[in-house]
Amino acid sequence: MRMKVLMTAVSLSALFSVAAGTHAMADDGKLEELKEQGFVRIAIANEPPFTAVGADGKVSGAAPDVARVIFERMGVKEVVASISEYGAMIPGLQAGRHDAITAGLFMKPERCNAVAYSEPVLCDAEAFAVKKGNPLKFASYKDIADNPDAKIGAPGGGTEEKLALEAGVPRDRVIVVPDGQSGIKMLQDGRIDVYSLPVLSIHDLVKKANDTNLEVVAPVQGAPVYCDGAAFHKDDVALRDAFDVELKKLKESGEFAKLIEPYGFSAAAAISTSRDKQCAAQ
Ligand code: 6CS
Repeated sequence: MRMKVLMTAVSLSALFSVAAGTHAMADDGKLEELKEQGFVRIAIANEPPFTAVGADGKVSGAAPDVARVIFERMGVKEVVASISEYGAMIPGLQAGRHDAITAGLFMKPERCNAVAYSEPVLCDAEAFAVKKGNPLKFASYKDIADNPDAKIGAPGGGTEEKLALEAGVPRDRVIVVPDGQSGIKMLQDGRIDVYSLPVLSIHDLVKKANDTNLEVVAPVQGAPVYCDGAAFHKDDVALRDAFDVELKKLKESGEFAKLIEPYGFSAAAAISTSRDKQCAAQ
């Protein structure tokens, strides 16, 4: 009898744990894993005001600040950031090096097919940093394509690189720039004729450069306004959905605006659009 009861008990508990396990795997296995781990590994680019790493190693910027609040409310206490080139973020997520990308990685159809994006968080147009007076009269990526001598700097695997190539700028005139400071230096040294990033990023860099020989052209004509979302592995849709529940509350309470607008972002811009619209457009 005892063995029978024991077997029954064992088979029942085994059944429940499998069910729970299956349930957890299906619904919130990743979230439970992150809660137990105590931290979530996020990919960032260190491109203020989207993402920033201070000299003391402190991570800030609008995207990590929103992520930190949301993950905390999901029961994940810490965010641990690693800096990545935009073009390496999705492969890193897919390879399990990151649990989420919270970096201003703009939603575009090909990216939307590769990851599970949250609803929109940060929206921005595109900009150029150019020499004072914009001597080559750049207003669009096509203008750069039409000038056979012009070289544009842009982040590797980034939106601006793709926009330049799609506008017809040959590959050898699209120079991959590893970070903002390098891009400004290359422009100052004449190694590139224009450096392209989102508007708020370019303004931040040109202001910090404190160089009266530089100026900003914004918005870039013909380039869309993009929005990012937090990006999750395709298998972690339950985690993404849990993130979206908290993001929606944040937007509705007004806390979202308080988090991102000091950085220059518009809460209304993100609230007025959706993942579906952003993934279908551009
Ligand atoms: O999503 C992207 O590819 C772009 N996002 C930002 C915030 N900066 C540059 C990058 O190319």
